[in-house]
Amino acid sequence: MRATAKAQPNIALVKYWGKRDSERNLPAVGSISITLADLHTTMTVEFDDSLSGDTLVVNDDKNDAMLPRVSRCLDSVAGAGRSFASVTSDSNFPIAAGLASSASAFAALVLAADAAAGTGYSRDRLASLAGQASGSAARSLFGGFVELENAGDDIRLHELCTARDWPLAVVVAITASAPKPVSSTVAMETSRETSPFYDRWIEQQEADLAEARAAIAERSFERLAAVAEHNCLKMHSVMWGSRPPMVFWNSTTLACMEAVRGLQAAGRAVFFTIDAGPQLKAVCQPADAEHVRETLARVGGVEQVVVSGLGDGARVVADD
Ligand code: 2P0
Repeated sequence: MRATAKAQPNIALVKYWGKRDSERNLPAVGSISITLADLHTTMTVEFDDSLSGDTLVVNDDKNDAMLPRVSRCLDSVAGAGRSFASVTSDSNFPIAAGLASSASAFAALVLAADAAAGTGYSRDRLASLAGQASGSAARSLFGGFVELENAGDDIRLHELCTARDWPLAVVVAITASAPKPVSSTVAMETSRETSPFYDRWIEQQEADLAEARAAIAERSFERLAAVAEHNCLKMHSVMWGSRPPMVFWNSTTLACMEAVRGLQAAGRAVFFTIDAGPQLKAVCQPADAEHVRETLARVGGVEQVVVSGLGDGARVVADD
């Protein structure tokens, strides 16, 4: 009745932004991401008949704020009649700082809950359940380059190529570690309800997905860079055009973007992407990762730089 699973966050190159069904948390668009290797969340779930309620400890601190979401996710895997559970989560990177910690957390949670309850669901089913808890979490069940496809009234995941097939590196510049002012869920709904650019964003996503898929198939860094930066800036334009406007960047985010432009002008194969937060993620060839790290670390206002390769999907690990 106890199991531990480990998962890494993922970074979307073609972004998920908007929901077609808020109730079931179904995305309005498909997305393509890369799963990281070096940042991870380790999650232990233990179902225990002697408990009088679920408990959640995150990085050694009791966490009641996240507990209702975790409990709902456990219900979705083990059924509403399940025993209560104690859940322990440990991440080796700053959580709630725009590093997609909910993706690694809910991917690890569904896998650990499935193993602990003995439900034996398929990875696709678990991805779908993780996606109900947090849209991006579905992608962390898989490794390397992952596509999330909208399929009827569900989602379907595809591994486009593994981390070993195309081993890129990701350099994350943390420009602010405060919790973000508005959650992704709220920001997506505000975008849908108020942004004049939202419909165009949805209309164009299929073309961006096709371009990224082709770029990945031929391992064309240049093509992937162009579509990823375009898709990222388009997503932020949707937010800038919303009412109230949502600007997740700070001046350091822009300074990092300029630093990436400088690297590109000097001939380095690197591009940026930015999620619903102020951190900039630079994707590059592994041989350039140290130079990119040094360059971003020198940008005034950057608090911390984290480097990661690409890795595998979530997996059950031996209990410690
Ligand atoms: C993504 N983001 O594709 C996009 C890009 C942020 C910007 O998925 O509402 O925490 O829980 O399904 O997965 C972050 O949002 O949102 C996200 P919910 P989630 O990675």
